[in-house]
Amino acid sequence: MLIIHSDRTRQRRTRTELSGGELVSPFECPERVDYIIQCARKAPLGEIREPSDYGLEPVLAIHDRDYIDFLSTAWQDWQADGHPGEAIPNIWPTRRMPGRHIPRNIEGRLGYYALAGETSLTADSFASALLSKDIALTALDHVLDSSTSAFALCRPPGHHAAVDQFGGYCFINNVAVAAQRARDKGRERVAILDVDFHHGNGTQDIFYRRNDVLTLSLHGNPMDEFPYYLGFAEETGEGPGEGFNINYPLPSGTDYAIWTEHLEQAKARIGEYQPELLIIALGVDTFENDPISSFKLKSEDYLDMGRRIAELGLPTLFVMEGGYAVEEIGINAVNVLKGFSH
Ligand code: SP5
Ligand code: ZN
Repeated sequence: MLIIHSDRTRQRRTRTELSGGELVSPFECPERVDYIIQCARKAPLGEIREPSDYGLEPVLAIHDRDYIDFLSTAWQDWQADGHPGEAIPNIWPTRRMPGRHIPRNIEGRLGYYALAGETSLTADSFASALLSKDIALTALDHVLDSSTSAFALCRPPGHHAAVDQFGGYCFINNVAVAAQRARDKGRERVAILDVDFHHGNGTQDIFYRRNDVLTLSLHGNPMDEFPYYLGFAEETGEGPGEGFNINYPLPSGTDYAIWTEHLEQAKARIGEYQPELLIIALGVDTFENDPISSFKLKSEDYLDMGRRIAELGLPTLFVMEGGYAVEEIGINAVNVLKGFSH
């Protein structure tokens, strides 16, 4: 399987994450990619290629212009305002002050465009987010041209990023940008299956009123898990999109036997939909030793996961999302791809 990867993903090295009332070293760190590419080379999985530059056009097909403008200058604006640390949002529009104006002050704008406070915005955030979508789009074009499969070793991840919001370590929604490009290149129906431990709130929201992109997500129940405010089973789409979003919220402690029952339900729905392309939002934070998650998948389960995904028989783009048990992330992610390829 072709892998798209760039060493430049290392350039995003954030110092701080607000977690448990402390500033900790971020879970979403450059070493994640090091372990994955090391395992991919060792497998070996196949050719490893550099991404091409796709510019901003495919990004603006999904995200609002004002949001992208904000991302492009946020760090400079934050610094110009004299803040000593990394940019961490600390105030938001809420139910009782809905935010009808976008503030001039960077502190106000930061909260306006943030959906969570754990993702520090830094000097390299925007460039790294652009690189990440280029990795996804390069892999996508290979899948479209060859009708086979590819792995986009994206970092930072994307599935929490919404039309005009960043958070959950995500800035640009890589799977959404890729799905839209596939549509623009003539693919009529695209399915996005999100197997990251966390609900893909950004992806759901982006396609919520559409039936040309089917979105499905298996994740920790938002009553108990990030992102808390979206990802419930009753969220099935709206208007023309009714019936084209499917959530499988699962309890803490979910093991692979329970998890696969729901994977098989998702596969049945995908089969019915007959997409021309399948995109897997591949998070391996479902792993039993993941430091911020509560599922119980084991390393060997990821081989079987790949095999089950392959049973759909579709051109498939794998896009890296979460996974924070850094030393095992390579084995787990590569196991999915191995299982798929065999
Ligand atoms: C792409 C992705 O996986 N993003 C995840 C972002 C989650 N960020 C907040 C996590 C808060 C978890 N708190 C639980 C701590 C358990 N010790
Ligand atoms: Zn996740």
